[in-house]
Amino acid sequence: MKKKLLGVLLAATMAVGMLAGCGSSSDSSSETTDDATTTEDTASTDDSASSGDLITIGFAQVGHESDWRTASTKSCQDVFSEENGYDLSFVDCDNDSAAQLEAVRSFIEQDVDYIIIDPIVSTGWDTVLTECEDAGIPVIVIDRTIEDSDKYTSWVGSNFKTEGLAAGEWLKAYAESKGISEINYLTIAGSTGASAQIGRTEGFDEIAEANGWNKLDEQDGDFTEDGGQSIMESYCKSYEGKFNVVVCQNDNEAFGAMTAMDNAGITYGLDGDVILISFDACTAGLEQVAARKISADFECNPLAAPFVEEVIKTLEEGGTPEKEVYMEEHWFALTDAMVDFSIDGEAQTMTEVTDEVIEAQY
Ligand code: GYE
Repeated sequence: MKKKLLGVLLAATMAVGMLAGCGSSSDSSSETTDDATTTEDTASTDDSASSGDLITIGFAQVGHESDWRTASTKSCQDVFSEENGYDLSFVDCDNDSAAQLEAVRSFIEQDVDYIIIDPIVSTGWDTVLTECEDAGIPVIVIDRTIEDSDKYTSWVGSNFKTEGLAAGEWLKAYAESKGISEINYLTIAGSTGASAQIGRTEGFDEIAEANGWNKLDEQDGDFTEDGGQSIMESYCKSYEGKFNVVVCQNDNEAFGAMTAMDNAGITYGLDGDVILISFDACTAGLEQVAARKISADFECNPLAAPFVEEVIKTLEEGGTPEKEVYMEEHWFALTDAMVDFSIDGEAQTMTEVTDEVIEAQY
């Protein structure tokens, strides 16, 4: 690859830039340091000898806030290994949008072959994507979407609104099966402005409005266990005795909410007073479904990397990849909570949580 020579010459400068950009993040700084150092090393050697025909990729990851995120990072690191023919520069942006833009710009300066972005927020992207386009570097967006620019090659991910609709339609059917006629719900949302938060809220609230449910509150738990716990602690005080459903927009928030409800003496799950809904359905989440604590869990698949690799292979062969690639997802519960429901008239199948299912999850 001709442009690689320029890339390696710029690499030493960039190593310094990247360190400055993300130096304040905890886990990320060491990962960034390692990657930047690796890139810098290649600058002192012959191009072909240093990375051979390795395809260079820069990945600007959201952060390390959840089990889902850990699985997503691992998926990329496993697929884009040196063994598989890749040289991956990984930057953990620690949920900081400015650091993420800076990481993308550092990849442009390194002149990587491809850039992968999981956008922390869905807006503010057009300028930097134009810069990628001008540099001739294809951008592959994964997971969260970009709403204010289409200057990327492909997006691989899930439909967050569908996940929210599924949770809402499930609740409607489940509540009916239990003879519960009044729904008063509290939402612990994911990071404000993330498309995962926007879509899940939109989908669930659409069903809520159609059925006259009462939304008591929605606050940002930032997709973390600590965030979920502190918001639930304040909900327990403000809405004591007034709610019968808690919607957590990821598993880690649900774990935090469980601790807060335990401490407040509130029972939840299949045998409790409060219906607890979660998203992601990572291993640890499904374990809480099996323990009857999370009433139902709506999957979001974090294993995008194999699909991204297909996009890259298509591009390497001179083809045109699909603009949008959707990954399959499942809705999980125990048999007691496996009710029939449809989304926009399409019947859904729920997956029973068994030991095997938990084992196979991420
Ligand atoms: O639900 C959450 C993570 O963007 C879909 O981000 C992802 C979300 C996921 O932190 O656990």
